[in-house]
Amino acid sequence: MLAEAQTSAAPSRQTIRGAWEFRQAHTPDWLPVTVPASVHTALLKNGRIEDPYYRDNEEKLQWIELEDWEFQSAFEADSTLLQRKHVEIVFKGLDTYAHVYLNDSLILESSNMFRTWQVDVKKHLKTGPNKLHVYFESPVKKAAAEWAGLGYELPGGIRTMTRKAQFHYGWDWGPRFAGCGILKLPELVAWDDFLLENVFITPQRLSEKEAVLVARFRYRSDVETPVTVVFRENKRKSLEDRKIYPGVHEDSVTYSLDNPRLWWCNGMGEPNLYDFSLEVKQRGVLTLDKVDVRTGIRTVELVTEPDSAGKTFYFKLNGKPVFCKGANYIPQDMFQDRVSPAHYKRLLDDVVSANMNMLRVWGGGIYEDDLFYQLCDARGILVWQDFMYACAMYPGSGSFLKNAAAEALQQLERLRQHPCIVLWCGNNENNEAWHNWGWQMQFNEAQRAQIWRDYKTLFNDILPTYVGNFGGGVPYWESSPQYGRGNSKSMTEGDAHYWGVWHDEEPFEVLDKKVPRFMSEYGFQSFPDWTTIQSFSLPEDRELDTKVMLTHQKHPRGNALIAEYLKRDFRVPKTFEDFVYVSQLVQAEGIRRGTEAHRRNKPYCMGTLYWQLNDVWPVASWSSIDYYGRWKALHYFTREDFRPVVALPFVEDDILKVYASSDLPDDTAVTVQVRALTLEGKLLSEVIKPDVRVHPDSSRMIWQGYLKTVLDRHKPDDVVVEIKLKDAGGQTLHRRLCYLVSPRKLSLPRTSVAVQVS
Ligand code: BMA
Repeated sequence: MLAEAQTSAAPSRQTIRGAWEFRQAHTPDWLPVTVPASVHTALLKNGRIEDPYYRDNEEKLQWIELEDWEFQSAFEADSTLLQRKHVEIVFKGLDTYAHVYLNDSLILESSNMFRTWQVDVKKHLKTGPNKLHVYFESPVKKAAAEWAGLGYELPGGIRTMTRKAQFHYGWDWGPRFAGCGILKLPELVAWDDFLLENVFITPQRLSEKEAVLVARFRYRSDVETPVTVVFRENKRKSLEDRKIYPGVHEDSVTYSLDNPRLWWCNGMGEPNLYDFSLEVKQRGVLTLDKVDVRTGIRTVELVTEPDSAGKTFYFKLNGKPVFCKGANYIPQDMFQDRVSPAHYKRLLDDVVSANMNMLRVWGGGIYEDDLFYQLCDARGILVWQDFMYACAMYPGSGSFLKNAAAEALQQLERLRQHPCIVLWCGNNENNEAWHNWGWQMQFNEAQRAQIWRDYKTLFNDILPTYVGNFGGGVPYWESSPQYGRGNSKSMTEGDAHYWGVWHDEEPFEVLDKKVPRFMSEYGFQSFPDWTTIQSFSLPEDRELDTKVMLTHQKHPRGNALIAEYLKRDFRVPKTFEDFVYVSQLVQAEGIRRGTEAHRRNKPYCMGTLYWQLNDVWPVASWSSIDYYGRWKALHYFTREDFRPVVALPFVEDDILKVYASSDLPDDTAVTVQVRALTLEGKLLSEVIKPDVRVHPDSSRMIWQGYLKTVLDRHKPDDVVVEIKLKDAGGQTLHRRLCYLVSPRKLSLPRTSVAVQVS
């Protein structure tokens, strides 16, 4: 049912909230479904399939992607709506190949789940019920002919032909569920002579005293008439006279804001936001249209300048360098229709709790929901935004590129108003993979040249041009990482994904040395919480290598790698449940090693984003928070390791060195306290050094001592060193417990632990 249409001259924008039904194409029974929905969740809710995440159900549900599916609904259109001169239907979440019929007329054929489709439907609408019918073609079957016609097999496979979330086709942390669905409610937009299509507010000049803002607006009009543009901020407003013209046009007004409160990321200041609105009025009274904009005022720069080592890679926010601390973000569910506002809020709260200031929205997922960016804006979380291309080479046909360009334009225009977004990145690992993963071997020279030309057209031409023209001043970066780990430049220039630890089985200690300019990925797997494992398994499944557990471990060598690293540093647990728990400790300790190395090397290194924050389903993976939102040990470690001021212990040549790193805006005076205790709690040594300065611009060593002295000649396997940094008021800024041998070698005394939960 549609809400009653507005009577003013302003356009009406209404969500279509009718009852829907769906069915497998050409089968008799229609089943009820609540849209937004994907076919998998619709089948599940109707009891037609079992829970796709349970046990090994994934395998049994692969037939769904090979079928076509239909959804239908009816909605009422009232006479007010029908009297408007223009009525358009807007689809934002059509996944992916939909034929949309309104009252039996074909109004749209969609081919990209990341695009918005806006169709003039005035002539198809009638009073009373209007029938909406959406026929989805199987994405796999749809792409098959074109795939066969390519003449070669692009690395990445058939998914590369479809502008559909690439992780739907399976990933090394996710199942394969390449379904279809209507992932957002459709809308009706109706208007007469004038419609604001896009408003974008951006600082033109910025000083401490004044921000001169320019509000650019694009409109569609049928008339030529003088108008007043009213720009509001809080209770202030400014009026400017303009003339509008028939057609699609752009215009702008400027506005001066005194003493602007800038938008800062978490840890550097407040994420100040402003509520603006832009209204176009005719004869000073009649509102033609009005758009509200919540945004922040900030400048952002990616600094890549030659230096003695290679080239810097860091962000400047409002002119100040930022050390980026965070993780890589993937979608929160295989089925986006199940991700609720509460999920977004909880996850972003967990990001802030862990003292992060950046997330990278990874290119194999989705451009996120508006709410995600709104929350990042409000919480001061910077977003590194990939375009949705990952680990593959993509076609270069005219139709593919046209589709990709339209997608880029729409996403840039949707997202550029969010101060949180500080980078647009072309793709995830496509460049590295093409050059270092042996992909070129299967092609002849002409094919290689063609594939690389296609790559360059999209990532070195189309996308940077669009980001430059429509991205609101946010920088573009071609591919993450810039260089693969085989290339020594990966440690001296650009961003890096370091996977020697994990894929190549290198010890965690290597992370001390492999410090790049900006670590945009590195990681280690662990199992999720035992309760999470219980949620998808039966007791007999709960062993490392059962079919069910292997269904929920997508990396071919995942379990073997976890076991290998575990035995290096920990005593091997006897039960699977203990193994699961210890796997989290291995992960947490390992990633801590990297994070600390990155912070210790500030400003050579200016960012650390581990792979990966979250999960799409319950699985063994690199995440620090599992599918149900349960924190793994890593997330607790991260909360400590990302504190604004940290002590970073490092043992070298039998010397215990304590470095300090600070991301606070100003210098801080701290007291360093280093105490060595036996595991029974007997004090062996203590040093207190007051009034030590830590600077935001670089980490430095603030204390060092011979281990022999620190331990008072005691055995290292029976010692814990406690390092504390306290501020002038005596408050502990950071406490770090440091063991001098691996956990496996600790002489832990027998003890009993009493736990009381209150
Ligand atoms: C990274 C990512 C993903 C992948 C992860 C773990 O490089 O970009 O493609 O899931 O490695 O292998």
